[in-house]
Amino acid sequence: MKRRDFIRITIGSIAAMGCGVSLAAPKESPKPNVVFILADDLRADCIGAVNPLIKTPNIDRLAKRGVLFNNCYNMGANGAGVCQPSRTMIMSGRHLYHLPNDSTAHSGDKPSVPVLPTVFRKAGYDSLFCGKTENTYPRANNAFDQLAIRNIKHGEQDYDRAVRARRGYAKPVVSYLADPARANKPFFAYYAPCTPHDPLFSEPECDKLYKGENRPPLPVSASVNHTAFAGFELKDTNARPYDVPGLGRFKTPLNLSQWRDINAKYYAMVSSFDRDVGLILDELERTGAIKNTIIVFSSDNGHSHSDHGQIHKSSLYEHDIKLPLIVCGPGIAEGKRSDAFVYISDILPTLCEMIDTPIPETVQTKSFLPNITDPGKSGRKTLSFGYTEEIRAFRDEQYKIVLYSNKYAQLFDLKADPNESRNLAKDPAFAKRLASMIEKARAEDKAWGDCEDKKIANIWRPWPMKPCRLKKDGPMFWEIWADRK
Ligand SMILES: [Ca+2]
Repeated sequence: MKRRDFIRITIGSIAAMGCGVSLAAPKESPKPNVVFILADDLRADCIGAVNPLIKTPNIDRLAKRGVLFNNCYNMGANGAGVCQPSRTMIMSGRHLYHLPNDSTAHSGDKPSVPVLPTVFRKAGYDSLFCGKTENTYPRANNAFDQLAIRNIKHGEQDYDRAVRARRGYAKPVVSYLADPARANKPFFAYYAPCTPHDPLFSEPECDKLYKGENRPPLPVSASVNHTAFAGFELKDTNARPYDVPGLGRFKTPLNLSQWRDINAKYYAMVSSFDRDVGLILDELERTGAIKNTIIVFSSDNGHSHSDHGQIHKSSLYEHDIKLPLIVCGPGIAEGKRSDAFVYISDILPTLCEMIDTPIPETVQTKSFLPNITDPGKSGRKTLSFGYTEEIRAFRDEQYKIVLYSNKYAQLFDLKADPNESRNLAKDPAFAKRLASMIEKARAEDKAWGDCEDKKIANIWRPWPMKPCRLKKDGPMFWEIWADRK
């Protein structure tokens, strides 16, 4: 289905709604409303539609209404904080290596590139920002018509106050959806609370869901710390303690019992967040606006709870970079899944096509509307990722490599080993595969401008591009990569 066909179906769906349309979704509006729900640190496998051990009935409602993407990713991060670059990519559609130069500026000036709120305003929309402003693209936030700031203080220990704040998180969105004052315009509501980000102030009713036999198991790749799993120290994993009120403030290494307790609290936190998602869906249904509203659900990055011995999200393993993504709305098939490779920064050009407005020239990512209209259609063949100047990763439909600046290499078969628990890099049977993947990864990163940065070029230059011995009578190169500690 082409973009024009999608728009025709969407408009047809709106016209078919008849007199039941609420003030919040005016019948005469030619464009659909958009609600974009962006979680904070929600990993791809922690929604009920993917993992039956976690209880998220409202996010599951979204999955039943639309297309769930199995392979949506964040490109990575250019510094220790992942939220800021990820949210800048989401807002601008720029590549990780080409973020806007004002992405961390805190003045009230206009953003230097078109961003989600300015694109929607130009298309005739009214907009609401409701969420965290810490570690984001401040000038993009300030470009929304209405701004409801909902930050949670790190290190907060007042449980009652924090839980009350969490419960109130979605209220500005609910009020906005019920507001008839902007009835002559379609709306763009962006709900991006800092949850399930720590501190993990989950509600007691949600804690009960994960007690006893419902306590979630540890992941397949659980380890005491990362250096026990692989030969590289993830420096930023302990930059800030992971805050779990009632349990403590944690840094690795942790024993596996502690990891299970933390994991149960994270699950409870996701279920608490799911309740707020339910408040928004209920209001859209109450007003009838849901018939004319595209809903996008995702997260800025994933998270680790003992996976590869890590806490926080400072790696390029799947649990840190893979994200949930659901798109539903008028004209979109219900209950479908897509395996297409998507970057979260593709959302901006995709929404441009869905509301029939031009994609800004500064956008470097691409629309996945073809995969929404036809979930069986394939997309990109490869994806590449970066984390500071320390780590690079690259995947195709089966294999993934992760390369570290200390010349440690990992090769995973994601089809046979989706948890990345078996490193094939030192297996001579995979030597050609490893060399081929490195060559492709380097070419793709170079195309994105990565190797133009001399600091980052160092991660690439020393890698031999075919099996060889680095010293006469020495081991083959893959043995050195895989065994170095
Ligand atoms: Ca985050």
